[in-house]
Amino acid sequence: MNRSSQIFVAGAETLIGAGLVDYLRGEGYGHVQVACGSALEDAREVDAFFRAARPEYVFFAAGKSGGIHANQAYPATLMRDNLLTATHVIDGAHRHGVTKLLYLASSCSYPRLAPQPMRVECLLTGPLEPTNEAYALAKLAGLKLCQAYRHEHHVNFIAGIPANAFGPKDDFSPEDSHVIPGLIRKLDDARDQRLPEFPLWGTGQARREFIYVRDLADACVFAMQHYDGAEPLNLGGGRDLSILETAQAIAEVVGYRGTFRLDPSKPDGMPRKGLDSSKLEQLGWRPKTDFHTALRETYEWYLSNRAEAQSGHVILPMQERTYRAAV
Ligand code: GFB
Repeated sequence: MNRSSQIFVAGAETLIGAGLVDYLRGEGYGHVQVACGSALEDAREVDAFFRAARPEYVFFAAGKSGGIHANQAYPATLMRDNLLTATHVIDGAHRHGVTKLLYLASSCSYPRLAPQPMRVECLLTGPLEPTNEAYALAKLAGLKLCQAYRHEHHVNFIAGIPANAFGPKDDFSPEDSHVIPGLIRKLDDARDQRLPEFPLWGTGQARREFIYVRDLADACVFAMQHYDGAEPLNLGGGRDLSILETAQAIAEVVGYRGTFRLDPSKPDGMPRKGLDSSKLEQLGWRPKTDFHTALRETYEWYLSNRAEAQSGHVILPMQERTYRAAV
């Protein structure tokens, strides 16, 4: 893949898709095309897109996602959307002769109690975390679909499993978002309201490995250029933090000075979700942005785009939400 390659980012309205588009444009890739949202749920529309756009390289970042509450509340929506978009884009990429495709799965695809840090050999060796089982199964199906197309059709489709991503253009809704954007919004409000105590979901003891979306985009491009294996590639490399440590780091960035009151009536989800990213490291990639800097940049984006950020999955301006020719 080089700066003049025809590149397709499927799901440019998602956090990771938007991060990929920004990263690719910033690095001078001149032919980045996008398709978003429900258009990818329709096989004929996806087929028409491939026919018109003729992409050589596809980054699959499509499919609805959400935090622990959204996964519990909308399992059918999440599973359906992720199954349909993956099926149509992977099949379209094969039928239209795409040179290479990178499918992005999720670290919740690992068994709930996978030994830490999680190695790809552990996939499908135990029960999934119940709070995100439907979404995780859809992500596993997409990953296996890539492997099946490789096997049957001899195509260079690879899969990556990112750590929990966060960054600008995330969904900052209070209930449905992932933990970092959710806490940025709620702790920012709590500071304004001078709340002495903040209710933190769960025991605070669950641990998550986070990756800044710009680093993740960089890792995806690196994988596209340097990895051709059938095994999925873990895309992480940071250390994991407890949810309480995460909340404290966010409180520092937003300037909230109250105390945390843990709420164990809310679920913790997987107890730990650290990735073994040694393969990626051996290939020569490591994350570049420290956690505090990444949180600060995310918070600055939130402050500058508050109205947009608070309305949910905004990500791209409206005119960019449809198929678009090369930029
Ligand atoms: O990012 P998150 O919602 O999802 O993080 P998962 C959930 C953890 O953060 C739980 C705690 O331990 C929660 O109890 N937490 C504390 C909060 N306060 C909050 C808050 O205000 N909002 C949220 N959302 N959590 C997701 C999966 O799992 O990971 C998805 O559900 C996806 O399928 C994603 O794979 C990467 O890390 O638990």
